[in-house]
Amino acid sequence: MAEAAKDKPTEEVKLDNRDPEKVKAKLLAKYPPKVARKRAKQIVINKVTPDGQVPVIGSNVRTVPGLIGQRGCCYAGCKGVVLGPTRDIINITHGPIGCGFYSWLTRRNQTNPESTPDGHNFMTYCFSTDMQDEEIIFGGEKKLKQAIQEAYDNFKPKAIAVFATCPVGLIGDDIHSVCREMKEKLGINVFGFSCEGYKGVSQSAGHHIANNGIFKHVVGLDDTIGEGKYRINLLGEYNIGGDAFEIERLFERCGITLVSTYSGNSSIDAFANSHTADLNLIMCHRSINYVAEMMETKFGLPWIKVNFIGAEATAKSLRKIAQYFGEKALIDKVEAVIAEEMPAVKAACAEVRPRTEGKRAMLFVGGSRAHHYQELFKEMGMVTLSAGYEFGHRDDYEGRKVLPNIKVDADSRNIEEIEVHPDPERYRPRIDDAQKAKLEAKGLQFNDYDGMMSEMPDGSMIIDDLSQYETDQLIKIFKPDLFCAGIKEKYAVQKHGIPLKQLHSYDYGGPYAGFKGAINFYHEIDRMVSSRIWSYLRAPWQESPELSATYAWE
Ligand code: CFM
Repeated sequence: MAEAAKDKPTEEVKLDNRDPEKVKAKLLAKYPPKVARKRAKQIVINKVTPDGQVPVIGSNVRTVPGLIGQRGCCYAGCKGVVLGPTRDIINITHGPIGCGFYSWLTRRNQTNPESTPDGHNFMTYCFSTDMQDEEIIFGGEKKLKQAIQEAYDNFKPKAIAVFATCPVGLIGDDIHSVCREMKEKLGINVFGFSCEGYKGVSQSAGHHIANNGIFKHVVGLDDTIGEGKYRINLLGEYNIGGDAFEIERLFERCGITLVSTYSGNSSIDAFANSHTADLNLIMCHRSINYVAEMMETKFGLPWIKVNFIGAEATAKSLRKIAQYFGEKALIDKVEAVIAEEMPAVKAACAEVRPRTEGKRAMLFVGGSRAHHYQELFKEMGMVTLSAGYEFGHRDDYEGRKVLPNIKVDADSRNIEEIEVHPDPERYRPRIDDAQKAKLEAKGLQFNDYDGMMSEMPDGSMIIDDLSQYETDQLIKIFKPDLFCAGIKEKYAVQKHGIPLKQLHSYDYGGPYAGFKGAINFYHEIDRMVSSRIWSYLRAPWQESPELSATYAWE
């Protein structure tokens, strides 16, 4: 690595006057050679060519055992992320109680039960089959049937979903046949997800499995075309800290009808009807692009990428929707709403900017926020030194143009790719090729996402599946003004004297989406980067050096 660094022209190094290749070499220096070779592919110095090409980054590969990473499991991505926020499905975890207990309300996806007539909300409950040794040895299907029956008797839900955890896959319980049997018996929708924790390399596998399951078992069950002229779905928005509520407020103001959200503040009936909308908007590309692709193939509604994180990004996304429908009334309304909302945003931004300008942030989150939140930091005049996803794929980094070149490895092959064909009766292309070409010529991109890297400056460090060791090193080297990650990283980072903003749970704050969310975020970040509280703290061994020690091998 160090060799390559010497050949790099120095003008590329724009960030913080440090040579990123040297930083990279430092991050890798202590790893055994095999680990260093693997990690070297996942630590990339950004360089965007004039035609938008970026370097290849290693991603969606197994974490090296022994490295402390940030990732979750397949079950987390399926049950927790995609299905978890739907309030009126009873989600039963088939497995030992720990899996259910630790996934119980730990994500801040909010919901409004009053927006569906029956008011069902099962999100506050934790349903588990509580498998014991006996079921592991003799099989757990009987207990699963009992659990489904019990959940039905107590709550009379419209639907029950079953999620397989690791032991279920290992002993071979057939959850799908149990679901089919109980569906017939109870007369409600019962469906299962083979989302055993060990499937795939991260929660990303669980997203894919969840997308497949919703598409197979729910989408298309209700063909009623509801009211509204501009009917859309919002995909990949999970209402963390009330984000979806703020976006819903803006749609309502603009006269845009939201048919369904996958899956913040959602209900199963809305999924069943979502194929009747005329446009899919994708917020989080990583977790939900599969459903959008399948809906287009089967039903003919196209998708566009949007981002409601950042005031400018929000305005741009609303304009894209108006542009798609192309009617003057909507275009004017959207402009009027933006004009009304922006002054408060601008005022808040101007107020904080003298203190936030030039401050340096690092973002290591999930599979989309490490990109989206850079918008808000840009608005505040802050610099993103380094960013990366926990489990993003190459397309989330480099853009969908690389999709044909992504090698499918054994871990990805393990996840079912369902074959979808145009529905003989219900396939209805929402716009024809000529209209599409016209809109594309005006700059509206369909079915595309450019990824994170093309929007980041040359020389910034893009790091996939960041480890705890690398986190410590980055902080020591750069001493950023703010580190953005999650609860697992929070306290370790604060012990370095650096504030950490949780971009998963928002540290109990939010919303941060839309215009009101941007204002919230500006104030929150201003408070964090202007306070020096963490740098005043001393660890016990810093105050009393006799407590410190060195390892012999250092
Ligand atoms: Fe999508 Fe998410 Fe994210 Fe994600 Fe997540 Fe999340 Fe996330 Mo935590 S769906 S990829 S699996 S935007 S729970 S709401 S914050 S890691 S960046």
